[in-house]
Amino acid sequence: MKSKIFLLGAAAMLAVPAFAVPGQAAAMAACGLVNGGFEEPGGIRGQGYTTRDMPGWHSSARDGLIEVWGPGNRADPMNFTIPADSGSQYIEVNATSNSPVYQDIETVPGSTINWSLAHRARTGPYKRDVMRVRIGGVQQGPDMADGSDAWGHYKGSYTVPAGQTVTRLELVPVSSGTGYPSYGNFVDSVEVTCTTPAPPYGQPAPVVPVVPVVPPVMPLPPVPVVPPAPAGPAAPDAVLSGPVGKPLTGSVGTGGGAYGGPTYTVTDPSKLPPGVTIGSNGTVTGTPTKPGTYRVPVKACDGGNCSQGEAIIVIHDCPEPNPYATP
Ligand SMILES: [Ca+2]
Repeated sequence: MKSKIFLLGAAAMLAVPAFAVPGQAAAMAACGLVNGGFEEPGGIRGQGYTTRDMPGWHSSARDGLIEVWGPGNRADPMNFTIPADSGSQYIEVNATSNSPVYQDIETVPGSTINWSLAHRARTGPYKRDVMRVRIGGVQQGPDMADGSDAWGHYKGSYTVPAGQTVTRLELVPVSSGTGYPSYGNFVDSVEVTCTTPAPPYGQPAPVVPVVPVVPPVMPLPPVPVVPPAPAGPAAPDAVLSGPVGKPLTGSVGTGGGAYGGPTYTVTDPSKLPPGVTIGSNGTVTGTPTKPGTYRVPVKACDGGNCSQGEAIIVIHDCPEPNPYATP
């Protein structure tokens, strides 16, 4: 991805002279969208990792959380792994609520933003998650509806109005195939390029953001692989949800322990949803009796190494969707 941005930056410098001539081809420039593949922070395994500190991206949700998924995911209610469209990570836009995830991009007024992304559902293939893209507050094209069987790929373009030097690109969840607001709408591979219009004859070219071109680096000799030192287990950082009155199943565990499986302890049991327990192997069981969003502190220990995390359990007041409903 980086090399592509560098190439676009080089093209912009070559194609925009100080004074352009009529009929000149429009110049291409990278316009600053970062982390479009959601690969930072890296090293995420499994499902349900939430963060507020993701390079480039922010959430409009009240808790500000963005949910990242990585290799090895097998989240309830699906029982299979969904790979990334590109790289190894992607996000679930419906983290703890039905709220947009967005990034603000520096833009040249009058330029055209060409965007593309990949979208997929969490549960299906006949139950579809629905999402739309909004740029500068304007919906782009029809809603995108996908099942869980494959990534759908979408693209479009948007013209930046006069005077607009910062443009917001939003991933707006519309609905989840499960009916749960904390389930659905996977997104990966968000890419943006900008096309700057040629200026009128005799006018100076607009200032185009230019990414410095880095000379190619000679490949280094291979570094011998050193096995990592034993580390503590991954801290629980999971999001689970279910309706009142139905057994809740799932796990806060993401594995990664060095000594054959971490042991989980709820450090403040009063924070659990009434009726729900978390076992020492991370399994979540019980029938919730009261709706709400519960933030449960959980400690993971493995071989004497411990880490503290948090499981977010969302109990809905709505009935469970009928699994036999017509698609
Ligand atoms: Ca990715």
